[in-house]
Amino acid sequence: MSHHGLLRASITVERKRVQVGDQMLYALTYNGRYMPPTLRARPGDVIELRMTNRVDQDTNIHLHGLHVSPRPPADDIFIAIPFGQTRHYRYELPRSILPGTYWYHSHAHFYSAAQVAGGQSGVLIIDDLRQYLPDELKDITEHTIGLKDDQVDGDSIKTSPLSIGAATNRTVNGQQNPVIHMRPGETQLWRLANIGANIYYKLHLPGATFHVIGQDGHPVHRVYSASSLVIAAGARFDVLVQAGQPGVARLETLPYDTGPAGNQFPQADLATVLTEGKPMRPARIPSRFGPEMDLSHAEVAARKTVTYTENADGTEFYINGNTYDPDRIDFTSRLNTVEEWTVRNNTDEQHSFHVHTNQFQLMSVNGTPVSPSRGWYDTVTVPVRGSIVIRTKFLDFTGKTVLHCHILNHENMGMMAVLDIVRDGIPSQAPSGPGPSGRKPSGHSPSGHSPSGHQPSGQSPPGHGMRHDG
Ligand SMILES: [Cu+2]
Repeated sequence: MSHHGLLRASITVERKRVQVGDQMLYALTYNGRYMPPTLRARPGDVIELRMTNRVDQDTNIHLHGLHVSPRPPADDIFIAIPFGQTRHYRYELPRSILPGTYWYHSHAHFYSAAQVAGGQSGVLIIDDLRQYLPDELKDITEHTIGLKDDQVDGDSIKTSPLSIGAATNRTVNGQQNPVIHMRPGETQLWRLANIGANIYYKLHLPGATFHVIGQDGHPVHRVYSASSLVIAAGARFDVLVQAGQPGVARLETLPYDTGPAGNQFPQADLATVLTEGKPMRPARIPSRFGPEMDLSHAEVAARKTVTYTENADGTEFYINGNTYDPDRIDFTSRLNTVEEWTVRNNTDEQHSFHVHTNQFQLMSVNGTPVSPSRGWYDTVTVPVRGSIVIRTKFLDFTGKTVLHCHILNHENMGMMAVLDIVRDGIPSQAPSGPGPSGRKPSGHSPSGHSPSGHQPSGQSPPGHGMRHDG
């Protein structure tokens, strides 16, 4: 929780034997926990984060979805924190940042899938989403539902080689089938966050409806209802849930198929919803919610195409024919302009599209328009042999950042590209002026330096040479 506009947090990365669901397993923990504390801040705050790495593998941290600078000492994912070292991150959150559910996780080059699967992720909440709720709902009970999944390898969570299609144990906030209490008629705010490495969820609560008020940290303009919600790895939904009659229901994930070259995830029970006690008068679910934002009529400064492909045995994944190279700039965009990007999936499995630094408006999926009132995301699924069109405005921050598929195995096997956001055509490689976040950290890794040089020769990254679909 932030105080007087400052959130100070210290995160130590450590391999520890901890409770993971019903088991005691060695995990890659943040502060000794498989499910680390939820961080909470407010628009305009400063977050000072100190990360110490006690695991013998490079790591770093990314605040997923947050509109902050991609330059050091903020959200620079090109740096590596080697074993035994500490790095001081400092993020200045714009006042314009939107309230909602975000998350933080390792973005280490080659290792993010292994590290997130091992436990290196947690939830970050930007308050105050409740400002948009009607008075009778302002004090509703809230639950964070952090979805993680683990595979087991002896006495440890398996981190490599990771097979996306292997059976996983699903947990909620690191617990096996926890109980969520509701009163009959009660309305609660649930923050659904898929903070795992690779797999999809299709959430369903029999007898109830999810009233979506936020997506990926972006309050929707108009509330909509869904009986199930597909949540790609990395995606979040803030929903209102209204309890019915007394009884027991199971929050579950339904079977989900990502395509002929993809995976078939089975049904699994996630939590038990126990409705009991003194009934409450059901509140009216609001229809209008967050601010209206729409780039449909904006002047488009440039159009770009991002094409996803993969090789036949699923060991290499490409964006526009290339695997990731942190030292190559794939896309350049200008600050304060709006661009329209088409993301094509020329493969037989679903991928997702995620870009750092700025959220985007989903304009259409396979040519079908998406309403601007629910069009804002940071992580979206691109259908098999299909395409999506997005628009984004590059606000506030210049610098090198990335876009990628958020199925982290795919990202680690190449499906990531570098975007350079520039001012007046000056590439970010050039020394930066004293921008809002252009302050240099003292005594830490230089900016823009890729950790790829740390890749020991002869050692292939986790997952490399493995079929992704297992
Ligand atoms: Cu992918």
